[in-house]
Amino acid sequence: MSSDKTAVEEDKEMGNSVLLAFLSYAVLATAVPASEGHAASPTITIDSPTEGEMVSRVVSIKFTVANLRLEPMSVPVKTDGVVEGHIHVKVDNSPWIWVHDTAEPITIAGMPPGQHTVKLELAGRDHKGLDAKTVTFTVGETTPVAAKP
Ligand SMILES: [Cu+2]
Repeated sequence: MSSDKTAVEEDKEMGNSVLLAFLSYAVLATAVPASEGHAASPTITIDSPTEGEMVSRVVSIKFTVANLRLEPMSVPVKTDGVVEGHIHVKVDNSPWIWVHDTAEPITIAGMPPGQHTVKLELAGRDHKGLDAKTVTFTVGETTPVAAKP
């Protein structure tokens, strides 16, 4: 393929590579001082439901975690330097939480109709909070969880 190219085309490609290399360098050069060489801090975002959304009685909480690998506590800590942790799930400001440790959505079924709040706290292996997001949504009256026998 490249043997069919003219010298001009090859020169042009070389120029592009040099430009790309320069741009990459420029991006790195500006990015590194901003983060002072440390890894970006872990964050969690709730993608759905959105704030104030009307949902059915089986609600799926979808989220995105960045800069942290979700791992069960039962898995030995890896030594690759990636921050590991899990999510503390709190519903309606309960005194208890449960732990969610995969990237799969969190499904909650059978919430009574009305307004509910779910808090997702991203925690490290030491259970200390690294980031947290809360969403408030309304469960509708009309969608039953399952037909009664
Ligand atoms: Cu924890």
